[in-house]
Amino acid sequence: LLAGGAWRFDEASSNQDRFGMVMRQHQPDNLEFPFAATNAYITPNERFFVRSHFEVPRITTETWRLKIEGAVQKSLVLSKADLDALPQRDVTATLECAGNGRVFLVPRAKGLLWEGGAVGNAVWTGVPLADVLKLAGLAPEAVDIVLEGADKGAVNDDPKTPGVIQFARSIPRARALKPDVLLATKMNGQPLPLAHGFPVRAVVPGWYGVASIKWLQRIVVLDRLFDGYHQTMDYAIFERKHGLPILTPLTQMQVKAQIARPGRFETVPVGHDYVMHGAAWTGEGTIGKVEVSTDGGRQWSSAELLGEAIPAAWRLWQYRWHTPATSGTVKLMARATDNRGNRQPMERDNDRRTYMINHVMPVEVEVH
Ligand SMILES: Nc1nc2c(c(=O)[nH]1)N[C@H]1C(S)=C(S)[C@@H](COP(=O)(O)O)O[C@H]1N2
Ligand SMILES: [Mo]
Repeated sequence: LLAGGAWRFDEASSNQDRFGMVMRQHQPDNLEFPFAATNAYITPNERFFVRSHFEVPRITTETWRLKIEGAVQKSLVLSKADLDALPQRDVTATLECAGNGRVFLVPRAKGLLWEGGAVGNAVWTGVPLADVLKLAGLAPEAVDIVLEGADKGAVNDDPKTPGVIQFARSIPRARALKPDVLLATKMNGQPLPLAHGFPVRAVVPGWYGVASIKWLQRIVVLDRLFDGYHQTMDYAIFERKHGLPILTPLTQMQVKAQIARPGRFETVPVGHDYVMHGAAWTGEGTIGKVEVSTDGGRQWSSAELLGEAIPAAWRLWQYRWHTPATSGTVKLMARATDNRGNRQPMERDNDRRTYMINHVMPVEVEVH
C-alpha cells in the first residue's frame, strides 16, 4: 500500500528549480520571465522575454539579405556570409520592454500587462552598425537611420496602421555611429533564436528594447527624422518643452531597481536574516547605487552591488535584511541611482503614457 503522505514528485524531473515563462499573448507569442526566479547575471536564451508585434517571419540564412539604401553614397545588399566576414564584437546589454511593469499602472492600461519580467541581460555578438554604414557611406544629409524588420502586419484598432506595415524604428545618426550598436547574429554564444530575431537583429545598448529591431532586413537612411508608426502612435511619450507637450519617441531606459525576492505577498520568517536580491539597470550609463527601504520609504540603506559596472548592462544587488521580531505586513522598496545622478522617481509621471515605468513600486510581504 502506498500511503498518501509518502508520495513525492520525482526529484529528477526537469521542473524542480525552473519556473516556466509566463504567456502574455498567443500568436504572436509574447512571454515574460518570472522575475522572482532571477538568479544569474546572464539570462539564458530560453528564459529571455519575447516581445513580438506580428507573426514571426521564417527566414533562411541562405535567402536572407540586408538592404542598405536611402541617403547613402551607394546602396548595398549584404548576405549573411558578407556580414559574417566583417569584424565581430561582443556587447553585454540589458533589454527592457518599455511596457515592463504595466500591470501595476492605475488605472489599468491597455497593452500587454507585463509584470516585472519583460527584461533580460545577454551577451550579443555581431558587426557594429557603424561599420556597415561606413561601407555604404552616409550622405551629408543623412539624419536618421531606420531599421526595418521582416515581420509585418496591420493594427485594426485605433490608432490603425495604414494597412499592412513592417515593424520599423529609427536611431539618430550620432547614436547609430557609436561602435556598441550591433547587427547581432549571436545571443549568449548561440545563433540568435527564431523568437529573438534570427538570423540578424539590431541591439541598441541602453535603449528600450523596441529600438533593437529583430529579423532585420533593411536599413533606410533618411534626410529627416522618421515619424513611423512604432515611434509616434506607439512607443512615444510626451516631453514638455516651454510648457508644450511634444510627442517624442522613446530612447534610453530609465534607471530602475527591481526586487526579485522576496516576491509580492511572499511570507518571510520573523526575526530572521533574509537576503533580499534583485537587479538594477539604467540607459547608457551604469548603476551608482541601490538603496533599500524596509519601512515603506522612511529610511533607506545601501544594498551591495555584485559584479562589475558595465554600461547598459544590469547589475545584480543584494541586501541582508533582519526581518522584524513581530509578524505583520511590510512594504519593501528598492531605488536605484545611476552614475549620471539620475534617481528613480517615487511618483508616476502620466506624460509617459503607458511606457517607461520606473517609479518606485513597493513590494508587500508578510512577516510571519
Ligand atoms: N522586427 C521586430 N523587432 C522588434 C519587435 C518586433 O515586434 N518586431 N519588438 C521590439 C520590442 S517592443 C522589444 S521590447 C524587443 C524585444 O526583444 P526580445 O523579444 O528579443 O526580448 O524587440 C523589439 N524588436
Ligand atoms: Mo517593447
